[in-house]
Parts: sequence; C-alpha cells; structure tokens
Amino acid sequence: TAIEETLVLVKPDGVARNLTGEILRRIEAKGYSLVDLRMLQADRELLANHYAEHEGKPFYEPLIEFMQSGPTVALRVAGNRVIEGFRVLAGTTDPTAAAPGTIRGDFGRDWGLKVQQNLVHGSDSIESAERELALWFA
Ligand code: DAT
Ligand code: MG
Repeated sequence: TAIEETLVLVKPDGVARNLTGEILRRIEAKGYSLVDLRMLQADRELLANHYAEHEGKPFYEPLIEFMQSGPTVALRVAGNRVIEGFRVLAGTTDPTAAAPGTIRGDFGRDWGLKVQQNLVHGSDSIESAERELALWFA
C-alpha cells in the first residue's frame, strides 16, 4: 500500500475543550506522522467548499455556523491507510453512539444542539483527502 495523507480537523469544540494535544497524542501514538499543522478561524467560503456534499441537508446551516464559532486546528497526517485508520480512531459520526476507545466515544456526547459537536473531522477517501488538504493548506 502507498503512503496516504489525510486531513484531520480538531473542530472548534475540540479546541475549546483543550483536547488538541490529546487528539494529536492519539494520532502519533498510533504511529501516523504529522506533516503539517495550522490553527485558523475558518470562514464561510472555506467551510462551504469543505462541506459542499452536505449542502441542502437539515444540519448544513447549523454545521457551518458551529464551525465558525472558534478556531480549528488543521493537521496533515501521513501513513499507510491513514484515511481509514484515522476514521477508526475518530469513531462514528454520532458521539453518543461512538465506541469507547475512540476520540468521539471517549470525549463526545450529545449537548442538545442542532449540530453534532463531534470534535474531529477526517477525510473519507483519497479524492476527498486531496481536495480537502488543498483547501485547508492552500
Ligand atoms: P463525518 O464527520 O463522520 O464524516 P458526515 O460527513 O456525514 O460525518 O457529516 C459531516 C458533519 O456534519 C458531522 O461530523 C457532523 C454533522 N452531521 C452529520 N450528520 C448529522 C446529523 N444527522 N445531525 C446533525 N449533524 C450532523
Ligand atoms: Mg464526512
């Protein structure tokens, strides 16, 4: 297998809860390599591009609002099968249902908001990883 790169985001809830270090620790402990890192306040244009596949869905507007609520940490992470591997580390989308041992399962919960605050994003395919890395590390 070829070495892949993926985009990981520590979303505004993860940054606000001081979980950036813990999330980085898990990625590094798994054996993946951190290639690049930046902290930024995402604007609507970036987020509309990033979440284009979800435009029109009921959670889209609250998601875009939430993602602008504070700084995000963007990580370029490399390793064999890292795209799949990080999504396993992250756990399922709904943090209530995410397995313990995963980032979302250990640190996430339902806060009663319209949006799922689930701490992290990970690209879901080689194509989306390339597209998303170009957006966040332009
Ligand atoms: P993932 O982040 O696990 O790849 P996704 O791409 O389907 O999930 O959705 C992107 C984000 O949108 C997700 O992290 C949280 C939010 N979201 C998804 N489904 C949702 C839902 N049913 N209700 C509220 N927010 C949702
Ligand atoms: Mg997704």
